Amino acid sequence: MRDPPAIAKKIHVPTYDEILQRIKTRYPKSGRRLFDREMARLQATYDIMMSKTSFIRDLVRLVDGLHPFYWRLIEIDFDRRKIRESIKCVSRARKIASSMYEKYRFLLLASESRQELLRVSSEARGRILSAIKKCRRSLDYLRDLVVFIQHLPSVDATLPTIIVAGAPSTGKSTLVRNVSRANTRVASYPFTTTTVHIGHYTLELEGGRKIKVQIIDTPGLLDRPPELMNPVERRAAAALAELEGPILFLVDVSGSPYMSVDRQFKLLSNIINLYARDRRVYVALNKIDAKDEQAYSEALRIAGALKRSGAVSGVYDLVASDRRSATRLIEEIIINSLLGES
Ligand SMILES: Nc1nc2c(ncn2[C@@H]2O[C@H](COP(=O)(O)OP(=O)(O)OP(=O)(O)O)[C@@H](O)[C@H]2O)c(=O)[nH]1
Ligand SMILES: [Mg+2]
Repeated sequence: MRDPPAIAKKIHVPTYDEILQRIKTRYPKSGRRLFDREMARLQATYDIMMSKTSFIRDLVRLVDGLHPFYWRLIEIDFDRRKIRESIKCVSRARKIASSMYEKYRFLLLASESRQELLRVSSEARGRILSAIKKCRRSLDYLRDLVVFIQHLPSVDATLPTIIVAGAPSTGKSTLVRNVSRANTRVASYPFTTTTVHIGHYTLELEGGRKIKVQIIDTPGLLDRPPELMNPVERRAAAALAELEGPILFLVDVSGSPYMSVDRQFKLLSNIINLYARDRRVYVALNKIDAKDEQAYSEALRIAGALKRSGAVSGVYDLVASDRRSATRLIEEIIINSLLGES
């Protein structure tokens, strides 16, 4: 998959006013012979309209090549049908502009009086501009879409991927940040995660072989069905549903006042039912440095039962805030899941 945010950064969608303004500033002033001036005005209107809307080709290519994960994220905020219609509006305006340009160039040449020349000329420009004016709102919608895609995470679907999920505040971002810092740069985002973030980790094997893995940090989920999820939770669901790779589920065993161990495992069973039919799921009991004995033993008991039933491939203790603990866990999961050893 190409990198949609990077591609989107090269796409500029102008407003209708911007197109109009540009035409005005490039408008040939009087002083020439009438025919030449009117012809130059038509030419300028057409050229600017076409060049300002030429982004549409890149946008169509980008939209057509989007991985389902990106569509899932986009559809939380945008309507797919409206995107198609907006693209169609601009493409149609371009076609109209081309045919008007051809037609009116001829009519300008054929004008027999000064009056007719002026009328034909103003009609030509009017029709080209009105074609794009009809897309005023489409241009705004597409510009919002492009800016939105620019800010999405750069996911590489060809890299081995681990998706980190769990209830809010279980330590997902701490883990991904800690693992990534040793390797590559990752954006710092100290607060509650509201969208998907990407970290990377490169494992060096004996013989110098390297495996680069992408680790997806997702927003916290609550134990409720998808139809009740808020937009932030739906972003986590997008990663779980559309990206391949093992799921690493974090359980907070420090006696979280927000979500009991029981509820956290209820969330896990929802995730397994919805997203984990054919994939491995690992459970990490996090914050064992500050563990609540009762919560910890309850978590061990439930996780152990899940492992015995085959629903979970491994259960680990974790201190996500400790880099060594964090990297050890990620390395074990890479070896276990991606290298097929169990
Ligand atoms: N004691 C202890 N605290 C931890 C550990 N890991 C994370 N925390 C703390 O737990 C809190 C939440 O950590 P985050 O990494 O933001 O949790 P998150 O799961 O990304 O939270 P959301 O993005 O809101 O879902 C922070 O105050 C962390 O410092 C750990 O291993 N031990
Ligand atoms: Mg987070």
